[in-house]
Amino acid sequence: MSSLTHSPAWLALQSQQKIMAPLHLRDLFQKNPQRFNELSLQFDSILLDYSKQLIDHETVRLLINLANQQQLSNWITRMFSGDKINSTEHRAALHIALRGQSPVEIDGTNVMPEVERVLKQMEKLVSEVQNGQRVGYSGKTFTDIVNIGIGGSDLGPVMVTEALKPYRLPGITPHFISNIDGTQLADVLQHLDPASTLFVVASKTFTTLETITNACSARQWFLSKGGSEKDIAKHFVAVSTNRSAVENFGINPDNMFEFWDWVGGRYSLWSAIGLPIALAVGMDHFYELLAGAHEMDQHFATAPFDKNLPVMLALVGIWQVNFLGIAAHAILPYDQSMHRFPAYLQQLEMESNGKRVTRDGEVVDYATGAIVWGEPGTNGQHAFYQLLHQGTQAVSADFLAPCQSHHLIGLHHRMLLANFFAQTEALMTGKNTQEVRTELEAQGMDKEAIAQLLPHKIFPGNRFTTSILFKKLDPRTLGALIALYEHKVFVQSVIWNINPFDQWGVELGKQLAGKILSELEQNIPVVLHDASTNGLINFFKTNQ
Ligand code: G6Q
Repeated sequence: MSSLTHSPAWLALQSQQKIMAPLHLRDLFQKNPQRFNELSLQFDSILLDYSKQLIDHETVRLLINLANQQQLSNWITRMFSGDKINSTEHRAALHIALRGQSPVEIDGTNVMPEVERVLKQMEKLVSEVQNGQRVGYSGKTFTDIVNIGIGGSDLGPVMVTEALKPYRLPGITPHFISNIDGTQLADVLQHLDPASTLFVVASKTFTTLETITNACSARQWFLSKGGSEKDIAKHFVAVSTNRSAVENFGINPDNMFEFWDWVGGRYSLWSAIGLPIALAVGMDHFYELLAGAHEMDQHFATAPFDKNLPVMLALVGIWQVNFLGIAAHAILPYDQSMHRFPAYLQQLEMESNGKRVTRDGEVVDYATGAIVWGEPGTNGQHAFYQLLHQGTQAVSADFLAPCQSHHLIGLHHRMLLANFFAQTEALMTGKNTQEVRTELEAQGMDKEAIAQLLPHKIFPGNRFTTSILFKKLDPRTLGALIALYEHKVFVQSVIWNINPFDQWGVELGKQLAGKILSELEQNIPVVLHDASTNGLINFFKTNQ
């Protein structure tokens, strides 16, 4: 047994689980009308309601004991002061500096002047593109931005530019190419005019196979459609930490937007990786996004744990994963513009906390990161909610929604929110035998038919959800929401004693395919792998 699972705080929570597990949320709400007031929190215009979790004051107290036992305050201080808490890569994790935490030093150097320098460089490009000072090779203004990047160099910018569509500048359309599958490249490029297209090649390392291959193909397309070698400088900019690789690729260093090794890929949308966001919504809105995140950073660093949104969101997750045994977690935004938010959080949570050893390299004997997925409501209701209501696998869920919509069309927004409230209520209360019987009798059904249908119409309820409501999805609120989840993930990593800032599993993927690619290019059967892999490769070779 690890020291965590036989620690006093952990054992106390295991005992608490025995008390809570037989209870039903419906009864807890009946017994305590103050449950919502007592188990919900507000920060600015964001409301976090965790009263529909199988939790009570004692559970909260014990979870906070666990956070204290794991020295959460100390870890927060270490992160905010630029300590190299990403121990396997010997790096700080200072995304908070990108949104204005000042001054922050790494090895005695304040990073803020560099952060500000790159922000100014971004401001310059964004305003030059906007006011037509920077134009394409034939004098046309830029109408299309194509970001070429993958993983952390793609998901954040895609998610944010989609979520902030109502704030987009007129005349500029962002596009994203991430997949090595040429289908995406072909789809995006087929509608574009090279003379008015600006490419942003975004790669922290500038060695990622997908990005470099896509960037080379985009350059070929540009040259074959009328652009010349000397025009490349006007149409290609790079975002990276790797200056020499950018130069080798043929992009002028003046067109390079730098960031630093202390910015993790999946925490990088706040850096120059956010350039497509700034180009799409303007620098003022990009600054608003940073400001919202900074406000959440301040709240996270200073609020007592029981009033702290990221801490409580994280601890509720720990309770689910480690004590209630719920491994699956759905992210369900009731806002179509947040349709990439689940995919973004999937990377943030699963890449950060999908770890099997502690910071010291010991194999853990407790569950770590949950399996995260999701879809916007109400679409998901007509797809997988069946399993949430009546399936045998336990799933927890975060429901998110804005109170105000950017699109006031008839009753749409009220209908959307009515579904949000109805689903969370139904998941909690369920429908018992008596209620189903009364309902079927009222429909005039005979006894035999009722007996047959009844078990199928029972909903056990006691399915646990957290609701996050906010006033409006504006840049500031979005920044705060993203930072809320970033810090949630960090808090959970502290409880689990794992490093959330490395990603050796991703690195493995980067090496593996390279080896097999050379085998695919040879015209002979492959025999060096296991029988299945040989069989699959050889089937591909004969059928390609
Ligand atoms: C993120 C991961 C990973 C990374 C991509 C792209 O935290 O490290 O998703 O962002 O593999 O890497 P590059 O930006 O180096 O191309």
